[in-house]
Formats: sequence, structure tokens, C-alpha cells
Amino acid sequence: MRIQALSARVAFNGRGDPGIEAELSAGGEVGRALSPSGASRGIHEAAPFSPGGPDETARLVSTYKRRVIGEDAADLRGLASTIKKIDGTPNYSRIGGSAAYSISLAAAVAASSARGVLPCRLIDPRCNSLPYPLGNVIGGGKHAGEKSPSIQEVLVAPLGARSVREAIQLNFDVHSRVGRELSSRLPYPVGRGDEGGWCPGLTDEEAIQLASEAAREVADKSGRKIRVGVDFAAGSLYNPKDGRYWYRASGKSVDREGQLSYVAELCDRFDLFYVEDPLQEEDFDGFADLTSSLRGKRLVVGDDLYTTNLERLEEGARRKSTSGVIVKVNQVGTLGEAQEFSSSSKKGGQTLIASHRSGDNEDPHLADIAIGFGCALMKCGIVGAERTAKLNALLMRAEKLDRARMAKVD
Ligand code: 2PG
Ligand code: MG
Repeated sequence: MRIQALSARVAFNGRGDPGIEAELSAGGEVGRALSPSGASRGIHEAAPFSPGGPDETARLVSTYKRRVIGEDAADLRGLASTIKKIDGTPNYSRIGGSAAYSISLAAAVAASSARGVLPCRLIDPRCNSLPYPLGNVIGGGKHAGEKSPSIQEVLVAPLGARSVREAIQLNFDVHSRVGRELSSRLPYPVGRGDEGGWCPGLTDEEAIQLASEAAREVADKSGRKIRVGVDFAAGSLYNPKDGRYWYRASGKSVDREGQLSYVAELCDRFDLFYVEDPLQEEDFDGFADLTSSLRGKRLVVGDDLYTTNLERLEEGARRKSTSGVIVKVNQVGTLGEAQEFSSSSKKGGQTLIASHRSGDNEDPHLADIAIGFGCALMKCGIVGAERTAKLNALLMRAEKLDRARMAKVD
């Protein structure tokens, strides 16, 4: 299924950040995709744009599109290696990772419509498992204002839900319950952060407590298990000059050992099932200490630790750093590279989580990525059109893939 035409333009996400939108045709069908953008980016992520910025990144596509035209749009890995060769740098610093992302996704979309299958079925023709939505109820850190919690995300996952439909409803219920509680408790109106989570002037522990209570109430009412997790995004709390983690909202500052025991304490106190990036992104051994001290009872997840990069995943596997892995296609560049990373992390026994970015757009593609890669969880927020676009796409796929079942998480 040869690529027949390719073009690109600058377009914007829900935060107002520019991205690259690629439009591509193959097999007589058109596919398009727009790259998302991160705010708490890992230092090992692909460069989002070429040195001249978004406009140059879009313009450059016309200079190399002849090398993409004629490639097989359905061959994810083959196309990834062509794009990688065109770039010629280790991190897409010449053509920009946003172009690599959007071309590779647009190709998968065009190829799947030409074949008459859903994009998740192009990624894996045998895919039959549906991820649980993991959603941000309270936001902090780089996704919210100065006075919000320091921890980036307090998340919920309705692991007792029997269907995608029920799971999405349960997350909405927790989110709105937290909103109601905040407006009755606080003397000022509470806004929402980049991913649609509430961002009140609370300390981290108050925020986790509030989300836990709301999750328990909704769980009791529905009779379905709902678990709470946290993305520390600890790279944003960490000061490399003194090696300490700084929680602005509560005035707390801890060294590496202190951080390890604080994370373990929060896990016990709030029965967290999930902790993402609990330590800064170079501390593979610190992650390993935590993973072993929590003895498989909690998912210890690497996001900035791995940045969807195969070599870093192998490093983590050697040191037994984590039990869960985030995959974000735009951290590495192309869909094909992310697929290789995902299958290798699953072979290594890691629980796989497909994730949106804090600056995201109305594309539904994350649902296909999550199902196609066989992810146990899809992290994509709860409210806001760029988040519900992915949740609604998940609903549609759950209906069309009639033999698909909810993933196993714990
Ligand atoms: C994260 C993501 C998404 P960002 O840290 O997991 O929630 O944030 O896109 O800003 O890196
Ligand atoms: Mg993260």
C-alpha cells in the first residue's frame, strides 16, 4: 500500500501550543494526524521541532517527502526506519519529532481505511484487549498554577468496571464529586489544569485524600472497585544542585532516601495502586529499590525514566527498575519505534500504559495505540474535548471489536 502524497502544516492543541499536522494518502484513502506536546518533558525525549521551530519543521516536509512517497503505509517499522534515516540524528533534531510522529500516524490511519479495518487492527490484527481509562482528577506541578499541589497528577482507574462504558462513567463520577466537594469547601472558584483535573490550593496529601474519599464513595455506591494513583513527575520536584526533592505546596524538602520513604508512606496511607516517576529520571537504582520494597503490591511506572526509548528500557530491565512502563509515541518519534518498545516491555513482564500528553488535541489515535499495543491502561484525562475524543474512540472500538475484553491489571 504505497504512499501517494504527503503534506504538512502547523496546527494547534488545546493548550494553544503548535504541533505538526500531516496529511497523507495511500491506497486511495487520506489519513491525518496532529502531534501533541508535553510540559513536563523527559530530558531524553525526541526533539519536537527542527532547529528553526514549528514552521520550518512543516516546510521541511516538502523537501524530503519524495523519500516517503512510495513507501508502504501499512509497514509501521519499515516506515519508521525510512523516517529515521531521513532525519539522520539520534533524536530527530534535524526534521523534528513532531513531523516523525504525525507522518507515521497519518500513514497508519490511511492504510487502515484503505484496508477497511480500524487502525488498532492495522497495528495488531489480533488485538482483543481493552485498556482501563486512567484519568487525572486533580492536577498540580507543571500542569497547574503556582498554588496548586506540587505532585503533578492524582489519578483514578476504575479497575472493577465490567466495560469501557461503565469505566468512563465511574471516572466522570469521581471527577464531578471532587469538583462539588471543592466548591463547597473552598472560598474561591476552582479552575482546571492542562489535562482537565481540578487544581485547588491544597497540599499534595490533602489532594490525594480528597480524591481517595471521592473514589471510595463512588465505589461504594456502584459496587465497583476504583483505585487511586499518582504521577509525581519527580524530575520537576528535583533540584540536581543539592539532590533534594522539593514540595512547594507543603514546604517539604527531602533527600533521595527521604523521597523513597515518603513515596512508600503515601502508598501505604492511601493504598495507591500506581506511582509514576516517583524519582528523577536518571535514578534507575532508586526506582529498583522502590519496586523491590513495595514487593509487587503497587505499579512502579517509568515515564520520563524511559521516554519510550528501547536502550533505556533495557537498562531498566537489567536493574529491575519498574513494574510498569508508559508509552508515548511522540517521546520517541514514530509509531513503529513505539511499537517495538511496547512489545519489548511486555515481553519483559512490564504492565504497559499508553499515555496522552498534557498539551493534546482532538485526535482519537491514542485509543488505537492503546488497544493495538495491548496496553492495560490508557492514561488520557477525564474531561475536556481532547480527552473525551480518546475516550469516545475507545467506546466505539469496544463496540466494534466484539470479542475484546477488559485488560487484566492486578
Ligand atoms: C506525564 C504527561 C501526561 P506531559 O507526565 O505523564 O500526563 O505530562 O505531557 O506534560 O509530559
Ligand atoms: Mg508522567
